[in-house]
Amino acid sequence: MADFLKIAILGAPGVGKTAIIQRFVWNQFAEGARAPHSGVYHPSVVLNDRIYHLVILDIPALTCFLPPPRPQEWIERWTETGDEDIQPAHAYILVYDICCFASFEYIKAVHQLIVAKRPPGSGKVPILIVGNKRDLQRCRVAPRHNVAALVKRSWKCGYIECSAKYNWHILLLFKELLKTTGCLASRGAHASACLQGGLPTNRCIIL
Ligand SMILES: Nc1nc2c(ncn2[C@@H]2O[C@H](COP(=O)(O)OP(=O)(O)O)[C@@H](O)[C@H]2O)c(=O)[nH]1
Ligand SMILES: [Mg+2]
Repeated sequence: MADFLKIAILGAPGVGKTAIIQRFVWNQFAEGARAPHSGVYHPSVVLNDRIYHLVILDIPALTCFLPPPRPQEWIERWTETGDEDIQPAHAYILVYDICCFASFEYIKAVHQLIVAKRPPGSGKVPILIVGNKRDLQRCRVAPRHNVAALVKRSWKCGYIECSAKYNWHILLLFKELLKTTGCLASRGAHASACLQGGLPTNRCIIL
C-alpha cells in the first residue's frame, strides 16, 4: 500500500479549490477572493491505523482554458501550449461550482485532457469530480442526479458535492479519493480518517 500520495486539485478560478484544501488541512474558511496562486500542502492522514503523507497541489486555473470557449478549442489550445501546466499526480480532484455552468465546462475539458495525455500503459489515474458551494444549491445550474449520472457513467469518475464554507463532505471527498487509490485496506473498513492533530467533528449545515 502506498503511504505517499500526490493529489492535484484543478478547476476554474473562484470555484473554491483553495477553500476546499484549507478547510481540509486547517479547518479554516476565509470569505472573499484569495490570490490565484499555486500552493502545496502536506497533511498527513490516518486511515485504518496507518499514516499516509499527502502532497496536495493547489493548481491555479490554466490560462490556455480562459476565457472558456468550446471544450474542443481548449484541447487545441492546450496542445499548442504544451504539458507543463498539469502536473503528474497519483490522483486528481476536479472542482466546479454547482452554480456556474462554465466551470463545469472547464473541468470537462480538463478531464478530457488528463485522459488524453495519460501515458500509454500507465493505468487509470483516479479522478474525482467535486461540485462545490452546495450551500448555494438554490442557484444550481443542473440537477445533482443528472451531473452525477453523466460523470459516473460517461467519465467513469466518482462524484461528490461539498461545501467548503460549511465543512460539508470535505473529509468525505478525500476519503473517497483515497479509497479509489487503493489506500483503504478493506472495503468494509470503518471510516476512521482524521488529520494528524485532530479535526473537530464534521458539521453538516445546509442553507
Ligand atoms: N458560498 C460558498 N462560497 C465558497 C465556498 N467555497 C469557496 N467559496 C468562495 O468562493 C470564492 C473563491 O474561493 P477560492 O477558494 O479562492 O477559489 P479558487 O480560485 O478555486 O481557489 C471565495 O469568495 C470563497 O469564499 C463554498 O463552499 N460556499
Ligand atoms: Mg485558489
